[in-house]
Formats: sequence, C-alpha cells, structure tokens
Amino acid sequence: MSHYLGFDSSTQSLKALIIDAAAGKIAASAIVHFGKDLPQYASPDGVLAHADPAVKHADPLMWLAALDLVLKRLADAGAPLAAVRGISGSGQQHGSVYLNATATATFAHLDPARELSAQFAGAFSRSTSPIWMDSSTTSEVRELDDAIGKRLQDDTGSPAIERFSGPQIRRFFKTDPAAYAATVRIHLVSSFLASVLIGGDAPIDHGDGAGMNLLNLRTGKWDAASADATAPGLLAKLPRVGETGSIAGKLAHYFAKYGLPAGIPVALWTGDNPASLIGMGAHRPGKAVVSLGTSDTVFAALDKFHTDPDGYGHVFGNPAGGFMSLACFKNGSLARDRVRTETGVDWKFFDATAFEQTKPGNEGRLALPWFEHEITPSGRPIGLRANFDFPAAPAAVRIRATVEGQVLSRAAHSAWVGKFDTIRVTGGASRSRGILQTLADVFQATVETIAVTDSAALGAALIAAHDTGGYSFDALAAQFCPTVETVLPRPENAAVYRDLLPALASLEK
Ligand code: XUL
Repeated sequence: MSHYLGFDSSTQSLKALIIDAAAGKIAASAIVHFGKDLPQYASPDGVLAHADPAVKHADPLMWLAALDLVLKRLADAGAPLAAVRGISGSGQQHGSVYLNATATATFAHLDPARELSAQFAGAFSRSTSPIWMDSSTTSEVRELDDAIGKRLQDDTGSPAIERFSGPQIRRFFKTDPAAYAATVRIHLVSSFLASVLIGGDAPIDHGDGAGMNLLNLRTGKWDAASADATAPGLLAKLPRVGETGSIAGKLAHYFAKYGLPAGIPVALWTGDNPASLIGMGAHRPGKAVVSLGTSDTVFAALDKFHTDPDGYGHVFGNPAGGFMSLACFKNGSLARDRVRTETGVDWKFFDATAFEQTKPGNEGRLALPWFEHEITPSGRPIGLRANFDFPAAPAAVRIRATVEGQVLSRAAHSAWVGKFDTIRVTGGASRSRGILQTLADVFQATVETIAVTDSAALGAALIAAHDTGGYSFDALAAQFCPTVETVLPRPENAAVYRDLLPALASLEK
C-alpha cells in the first residue's frame, strides 16, 4: 500500500488529494469551498467582511469545519482512506492563529463524537486570523525596519512586509495587549492544521516559517532579536522550528472515524508556494515556475541562500532541502483581462492573433498595466504606463505591449535568482500561445506546460510520500508532473528583449 494524502488549505477552499505513489496516479480528491459549502462563516471568498479594506481576516473555525467536511466527502465517495500511509499539507502563507491556555487540552483530547469546530470554539485568544491579503500593518513594518534594518532581509530572506506574520503579531500586541498576553501559542495556518491532525503541537517548517519575518534562514532558528522587536515574550509563544523533511507526529485517533489509520505519520506542513514548487516538479535549481493567476508569481529553487538586492523577492525554505525564491506581481490576469476588454477583442485574439499581427519587441512599444498597487516594484502610483500613445494604437500592438511589459518585468525581477533552463507555466493564462512564446523568448528558456492543476495539494501529497514513505522527489516528479507541451526559445529574439530593458526600467520608475 503506497497511498499518501495531501491537503491544501488555501484562501478560498480546502482540497484533499490522495496519490498512489507506486502507481504514479491520483487515487481520489475532494474539495470544500468555504463560501459555498460553509455559508455560516459569512466568508464568500474565505475572508470576513471588514469596514477597513486593509483588514483581511478569516475565522479559524471555518478551516476546522472544512477539515471535517473534506474528509467526510472523501469517505462518502469511497476514497481509499484506509490505505493512506502518510499525510502532509500546505496552507495559505503568512496567516496566523492565536491559541489560549485551554488549547493544549483540546488538542490532546479530540473527541470523535464532536466536530472539530465545536471542540476548538473556546481555544482561541484571538477569534480571527489575519491572512496574507491583510495590509493593515504599515506602521508595524516601519517599526520592525527601524529596529532591525537591513539584517532582517539578509537573515530572514525578506524585508519587513505587511502581510508577513511578524508585523501582524506586532499589530495584535499593540491593539489588544491583554489578548496577546493570554496567547500561549501562535501557529501558522499550516502548522495549526498539522497540530490538529496530530492532536498536539506541530513545528513550523522552513518553507512557511520564512514568511514571518522571524525565522533566521542562516541558522534555521527563530531570530531572537526580530522576535523581541515584534512583541514581548514572543519566542515562548512560537512552536519549534522543524527540520525540513521531518515528521510532526502521529495521526490522532479522532481521524479514524473517517477510515484513516490512526498513528500514521504526519509530515510537517508547509506554505502553498513551497508545496507548489514540489507539485510543479521544480524542486531543483534551473527550473522556474511562472504561475499566471489573479496575481502572477515566479518561484524557483535556489542553488544557495542569497537575497534580492532590490528587496522585492522573498526567500523561503524548499521542502526538498535548501531554499527557493518567490516574487509576487499583483497585476496579473485581472490586468490582462481589463486590457482585453478595453481593446474590445476576444480571448482568441488576445492569446494568439495579436501576436501573429505584431513582431517580438513591438518596435520598442511597451506597457505596464498597473491597475492595482503593484508590489514588485512597490510604492508606485497606479495606472497604465506606456511609452507610446496607448489608446491610439491598434489592439494587437496594445496587447503585445502589455504582455511583453509584464513578462519583461517578471524576468527583470527574477534575474537575481540565476539563469533558468526551463520555465514551467501554470494558471489560466498558460493556454495563451502568445504568452508562452513571449516567456520562452524573454527568459531564453524552454517553456513547459504540465497537466497538474492543484499543484499545492499535489505537492503536499508528494511531500508526504517523500517524508513519510521514502520516495525520491525526482522519481515522484517524473511520475506526477510530466510535460504536456514544450515551447522553445528563439535565440534571435534574445537581443530584441535585452534592448527593451532600459525602456522597462524607465516605465517602472
Ligand atoms: C505569498 C503569498 C500568497 C499566499 C497565497 O507570499 O502571500 O501566495 O501564499 O495563498
């Protein structure tokens, strides 16, 4: 029996996926949409409404209700739960969960006769969890910067960032010191759910821990000075940092009610981006993943620990060992869609025809669709930027200018990571011929699409197979992440795009 279970607790849903590692097949999967399936939590997109648009919190009880429901759905569908030999999971990064002194007993005595959400109802010192979309911590970021300075990025992999857990914890300490004092444990979404599975206190891994502004990636330990600058007594409230590849504990008896074997190993959970690195088969340096979604992200395994000199990219732990980079570009698909709507064309035109009617480099015409506050680079005013009369140009020119502007920016802000031979593309826009060829030409790398759709949940299941079952990541990637389509770079376009870099730099000013 070679079945492994991976979870992905993302912003809007909880997915569970069982793989048969020996057969190289996905054996079962189930999903719970927080909005649709758990309407009692009033979080249509997984986020609670708040008068201040900068505040984005979620109810941790909703994540627990989803855990019961997704396992029930797997059991009801006859999934091979009894054959599962190990479990892991991934969580939306940066979200933090605050537990009070009663939580220890709750974890230790999970009662199969009652739902998890009922058992944990009194276990939180903060009833809601700030998540990665929250940007209410501008002053806390400044305070951390003032206290630690450049060393924060040099040692934790990122400068102080609003959505990172450290500034969020500091804000909680400042706004509700009594509730902070009553907090005995602060978990990430990932380590909290791992704790529930083992009925104990799971460590935080290097992948997700690096998204806190608190983990020293050079030592693999909590950074005492950053913790002190964040909030008093914080070190004692954090769980242990776990070694990459290690086991959090054994599955609690509670989960036997769904047919899972109690006592099987639960590997450390990680963040959704580190899990996706594994699920995309990109755990080795040289391969980057470009995820084209609401936001575009570019992430890749790093050959050694080093940081982005411009301060926009992050360094996280790689679940396969070592480190990975991640850069997030806020203006992704929604910006592409807005340009498409405004030019009055359909997706076929946007994805392919526009590129047939224009030439690579677009005769120097370039655009950046910054309709939302961009974070890479940050601090610039919003609006469409172009070095030509954008509204007057033909639709095909505007579309190529937008796509080339986006792709050049993704490449320019990933140059610090190193050279890639291969780019694996995922997300809705990976269907676009024009975008795939532009990626190949700008990065001068082979572009691959793969069949994986739920890369974080698959990555978590592969991590379970590796960490608890001894399967190698290379063998798992060969089986589960094969290439579907390849687009080759055209060497003659390398210089065309190199020559556009000064134009990009002036648009980004
Ligand atoms: C990464 C980040 C997001 C979340 C999404 O830094 O904030 O990608 O992990 O779930």
